[in-house]
Amino acid sequence: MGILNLTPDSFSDGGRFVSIETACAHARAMNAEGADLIDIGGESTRPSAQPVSEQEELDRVIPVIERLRSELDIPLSVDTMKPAVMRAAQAAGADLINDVHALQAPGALAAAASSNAAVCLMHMRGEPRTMQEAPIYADVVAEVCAFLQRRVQACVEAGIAADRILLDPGFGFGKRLTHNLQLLANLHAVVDLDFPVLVGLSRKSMLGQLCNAPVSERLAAGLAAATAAVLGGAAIIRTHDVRPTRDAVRVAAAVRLAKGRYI
Ligand code: 7PJ
Repeated sequence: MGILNLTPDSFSDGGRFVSIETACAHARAMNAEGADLIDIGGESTRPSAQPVSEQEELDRVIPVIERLRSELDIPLSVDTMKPAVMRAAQAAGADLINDVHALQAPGALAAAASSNAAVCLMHMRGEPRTMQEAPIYADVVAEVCAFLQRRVQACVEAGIAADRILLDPGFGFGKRLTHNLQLLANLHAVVDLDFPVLVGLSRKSMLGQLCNAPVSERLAAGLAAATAAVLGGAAIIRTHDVRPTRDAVRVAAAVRLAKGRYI
């Protein structure tokens, strides 16, 4: 899954993909590099980011989804927490709703249930602006799994078929380094919930902490993390760096296949 950031304040792309033309060219390039789907986001979820208005987010993502729908023959994902954006994105041709808030906003479940789009439910402790304020868990793996199971239940009750659901432990969202590492080391616990697992580790601060590297120098760390995630059973890797990640994923997936569901 290639990341297409349409936010001027995005921490790792520095807001370079702002015009529709540039954004679509970047999506086409990621597809050519091996991305099987593109995740389009108009609201930054980095810690400290200010919320974006609904209209602003619609203006950022909808024209790009419409344009990419006619240019690319791969699934398009919309990274949003807002029901109105979910509905408009589905109407414009989005195939997946990727919600870091796991459809907890009022009206989000109904918006997601109103089309046949798939949904990715991600775990986050708190909300983006406050999530890194000393998160505490007794057992992060068990708590993340329990949360995801509750959200699956809410989806199914809202009429979203189980075969449309993906799960994501939410690396870096209200988690310290130790929590992120426990989740990555025990990803099989999430995989065993029996939904495809999506993982986003690309350029995240946990990699910077481990390697003492700024955002621009986290590629090798991201490849190691993606490899660990695939060995642990992840089905989809969300990344800024498509070409090298595709190769790492291919190798890791081949090794995993030789063993079974995960290693
Ligand atoms: C994630 C995401 C992630 C899913 C972001 C960033 C921050 N969606 N959106 N999983 N992260 N599903 O890319 O660093 O980890 S935005």
